This record gives sequence, structure tokens and C-alpha cells, in this order.
Amino acid sequence: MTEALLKHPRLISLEGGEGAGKTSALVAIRELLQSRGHEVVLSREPGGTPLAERIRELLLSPQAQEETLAPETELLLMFASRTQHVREVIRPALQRGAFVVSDRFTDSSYAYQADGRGLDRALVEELERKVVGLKPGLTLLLDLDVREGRARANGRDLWPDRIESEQDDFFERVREGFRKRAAAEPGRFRVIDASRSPAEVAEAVATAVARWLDNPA
Ligand code: Z5A
Repeated sequence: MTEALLKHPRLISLEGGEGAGKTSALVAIRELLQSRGHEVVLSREPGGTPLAERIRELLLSPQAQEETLAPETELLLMFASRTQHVREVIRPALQRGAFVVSDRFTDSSYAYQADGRGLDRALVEELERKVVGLKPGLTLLLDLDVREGRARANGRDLWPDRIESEQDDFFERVREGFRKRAAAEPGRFRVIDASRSPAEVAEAVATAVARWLDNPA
């Protein structure tokens, strides 16, 4: 088991609420990094490996409502998925010199499971240190009004997943949690106003990544 938390300069994460536009942002980051000659691995959480994708299904399937998933179970499944993702995908890619861009990482567990569900932050910190051992060098927070994000996602999803079915006050706590984390770690986070058009958001993200590459914190 690892104990130290290494901030890795080639691990980039995207965070934010639903409908924030992470999909286009990921593509913009990949294009920028590839234009500079880097190998890029795009991934996501929960998920990112075959086993972790199965854990994702357990976590997000509305069927899980047949038996209420305890908040602690939700947290542990997020970390089970992350552990596989880190061991099978992220560490090998970083070791061969690639950039990894992950659609969500451990900041989501702080925001959703600690701030949203009310679980003890110290438990998240311990899992992060002991089983993950890595944090991103750069995290882009796509910040968006909760109702606007939900309206965007509703336009796409016929059936909301288990977590998307939560009430607005849950997502307000999640948003506030992300914003507090960004304020506490300004060297790692860049907050992007995600209320603009997809093209504008993607451009803002690419600009933030380019600046960071030219002048890492
Ligand atoms: N979760 C957790 O609780 N704890 C953890 O540790 C982790 C995750 C890792 C799954 O994540 C859930 O897991 C998530 C957090 C939780 N639950 N929620 N809610 P996910 O990333 O797969 O789910 P998501 O955040 O809900 O994804 P999303 O809604 O797909 O968000 P997005 O990727 O940012 O959005 P998008 O796919 O780019 O766009 C969504 C729609 O909005 C689509 O129709 C677009 O055309 C539209 N869109 C996007 N951008 C715009 C703009 N700028 N204007 C207008 N319309 C737009």
C-alpha cells in the first residue's frame, strides 16, 4: 500500500457537475497535447478498465435503487474502480511518458461523497493516500449553475442514472464542494466558466492547459 500522495504533472483531470461539457473539453485537450507531439490517454471515472466499467454500472444503474446503496458502499466502489484505473491504465501510461486526461478523478469523491453525501472527509483522504497515491498536476473545474447543467443533461438522458436522480440541494453541495477545493488549491485548479457555448468552453479549456504546459505551477 502506498502512503505518499504524488502530484503528477502529466495527469490532468476534468471535474464539474453534470452537463458541464466535459466531453468536448476532453477532445480539446487531446488535440492540444497531440499538436505538441505528446501521447495522450483519455479515460474516465468511475470506469476506465473493463472491471472498473462493471463497477460503474453497479454505481450508476437505476436498478441499484432496488437495494439502497449505502453512502459508504458508494464511496468504496468509487475507490475500487479508481484503484483498478490507476494500476491498469494511469500508472503504466505515465511511466511510458504519456499524458493521461481523466474525466473525473478523486476530487469527485470529495465533492459527491463527502460534501454531497456527508461522509467523513478524513476517510476520503485516507483512501486517496493509501490506495491511490496520485493526484493530478492540473485539474480543470467546469463550473456551471446546477439547474442549467441539469437542463442540458435532461435534454440528452431519457432515463437519469442513480446519482443524476438526486435533488438540486445535493448538487448545490457538490458544486460548492468543488469550488472550495479549487479555492484551496489555486496552483492545481483552473476554474472555467462553463455557461458559455461548447466552442467557447473548449477554447477556454485549451488555453488554460496551454498556459499551464508553458508555465507549470
Ligand atoms: N461520481 C461520484 O459520485 N464520485 C466519484 O468519485 C466519481 C464520480 C469519479 C458519473 O460521472 C457520476 O459519477 C457523476 C458523478 C459521480 N454523477 N453525476 N451527476 P459522469 O462524469 O459520467 O456523469 P456526468 O457528470 O453526469 O456526465 P455528463 O452529464 O455527461 O456531464 P458532461 O460530461 O460534463 O457533459 P457532456 O456529455 O459534455 O454534455 C452533456 C449534455 O449537455 C450534452 O447533451 C451536450 O450537448 C450538452 N452541452 C454540453 N456543453 C454544453 C454547452 N456549453 N452549452 C449547451 N449544451 C451543452
